[in-house]
Amino acid sequence: MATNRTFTMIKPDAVQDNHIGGILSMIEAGGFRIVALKKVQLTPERAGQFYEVHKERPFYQDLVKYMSSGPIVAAILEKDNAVADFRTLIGATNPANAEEGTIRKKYAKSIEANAVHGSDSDENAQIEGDFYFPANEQF
Ligand code: YYY
Ligand code: MG
Repeated sequence: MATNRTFTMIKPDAVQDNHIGGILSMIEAGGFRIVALKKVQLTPERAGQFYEVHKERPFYQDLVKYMSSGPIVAAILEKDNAVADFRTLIGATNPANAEEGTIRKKYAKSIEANAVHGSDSDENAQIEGDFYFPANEQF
């Protein structure tokens, strides 16, 4: 299991608002290498599958609708301590609580449209990366 990798998505609002470059710049400046990268639009079914762990939560239906509302950018990232360091770089889920200098502080619009996803464990980083990228697209 790759413990030096994490997975991210740049969410529909941030893509729509032309922040792909700004967010990827912050990611590279934070010391992460891009192992895999693609722009793709999820169907509601695929978005539902990705967020299946949250299916009993009250925000699930809205989240699935939002995440399938436009293209996203998916990426696998590599760095020592990738999962934890990336959670620090993106900031709190609710941008009202995100620290200065974090991606969500700069780009998030709301708790739902919070600019980026970041994996919460090594195990989920592996599962989420493989959800988007076959082995021959991971470098
Ligand atoms: O890992 P992270 O994205 O920071 O938060 P999660 O608790 O895993 O929730 C996933 C996703 O769901 C969050 O990025 C936005 C959305 N969401 C929401 O719309 N409303 C909430 N009260 C909590 C989460
Ligand atoms: Mg999460």
